[in-house]
Amino acid sequence: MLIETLLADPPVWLVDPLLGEPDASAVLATLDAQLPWQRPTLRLYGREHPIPRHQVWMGAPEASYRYSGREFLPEPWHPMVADLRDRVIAALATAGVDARFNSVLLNRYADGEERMGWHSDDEPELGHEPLIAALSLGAERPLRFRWKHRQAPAFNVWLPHGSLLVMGPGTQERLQHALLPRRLPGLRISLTFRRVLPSTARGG
Ligand SMILES: O=C(O)CCC(=O)C(=O)O
Ligand SMILES: [Mn+2]
Repeated sequence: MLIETLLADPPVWLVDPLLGEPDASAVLATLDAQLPWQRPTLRLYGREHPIPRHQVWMGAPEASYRYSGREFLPEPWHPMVADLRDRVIAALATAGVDARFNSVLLNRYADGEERMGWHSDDEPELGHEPLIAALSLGAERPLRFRWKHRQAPAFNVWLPHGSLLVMGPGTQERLQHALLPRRLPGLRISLTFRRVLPSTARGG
């Protein structure tokens, strides 16, 4: 396991590999086959659009969140995903980082045309300066970063099969990221581990 520092401030690291072969490929195939993948629609300018990927939101019941006056409960932990969560937490502990992930957003991109647009993971239920760790499985694709105030040029981080991208405190405040479409074949699944503050800690 090698930890490469991609940015010092805010801290962005790539742990490669976190999962070696044949582990990573077995996990990819199992998650692809066993998870209840969904393609929710988003309302944009009065029209419904299916998101350009599939996803599953998974975690502890305390990690629920409210959106448009409704409460959304995560899927319960799949045993393999719970094991991956523990491996990610253990890897971060060896680097002196205390991570307490209680939820994960799993994204499934069937090929390079499927994508995720520009955003920061800065929802209020993630609290101040969240730590987010993203495990990548399958086709290697670049995650593109850009600075919100354009202090420096945008850059790509290629995410190898079995690698873990760690976005430390301040990353979501200062940068956005996107998985842009590319003419690349191949299934990719990412798991972005997060800590959702229990609603009692959010005053909700
Ligand atoms: O698929 C990826 O690597 C990015 C996913 C992401 O940004 C997210 O889940 O918030
Ligand atoms: Mn994100």
